[in-house]
Amino acid sequence: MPILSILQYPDSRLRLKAAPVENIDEKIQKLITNMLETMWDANGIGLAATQVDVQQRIIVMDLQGDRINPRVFINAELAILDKTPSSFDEGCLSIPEVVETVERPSKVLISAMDGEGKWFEEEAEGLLAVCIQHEIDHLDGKLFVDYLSSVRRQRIRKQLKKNRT
Ligand code: GNR
Ligand code: NI
Repeated sequence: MPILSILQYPDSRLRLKAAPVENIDEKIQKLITNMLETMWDANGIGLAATQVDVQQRIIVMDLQGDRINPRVFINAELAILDKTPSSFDEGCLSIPEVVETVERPSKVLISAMDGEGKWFEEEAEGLLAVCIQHEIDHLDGKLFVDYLSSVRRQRIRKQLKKNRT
C-alpha cells in the first residue's frame, strides 16, 4: 500500500478548503485505504485529506490505534451540543513535535457518511470530539496553531525551521 506524504506546516496547501465528496467511487475507496495506511505509518489517530494534498472532505480516524476499528467520516458536519470549553493537549502530523493546549467545545453532534456512503449521526465528547473538530478544521484550511497567540505561533515556526535544517 502506498504511503502518502503529509504536508508540513507552513505549507500553503494546508490552507485550502476541501469540497464535499460527490460520490464514493473506487478512486475514493482507494484514497481512504491509503489515508489509513499513511495515518498508521505516522502513528497518528486521525488524518484529513487536506494533509495529503487532496481537497475533498474525507477524514480517517483510529482513536485506539489498534487498526481494528478504523473510522471514516465523509462530508462530516458538526453541531455544537455543549459549548463549554474543554482543554486538550493537541498534536498534528503536519506540525511535528509540537504539542499545545487547545480549548474547544466539549460536546458535538457529528453528521457524516461512513465509508459505504451511509449517513449517520453520533454524539461526541472527549477524544472523539477533539479529534473530529481538529480534522474538520483541516478540511477548512485551519490548524490548531491558529488558536494560539501570534507570538507563540511565530516561535513554533522558528523552531520547526531550525529542526528541518
Ligand atoms: O495524531 C494525532 N493526535 C492528536 C492528538 C490530540 C489532538 C488531535 C490529534 S490529531 C493528530 C493527527 C492529525 O494531525 N490529524 O489531523
Ligand atoms: Ni492535524
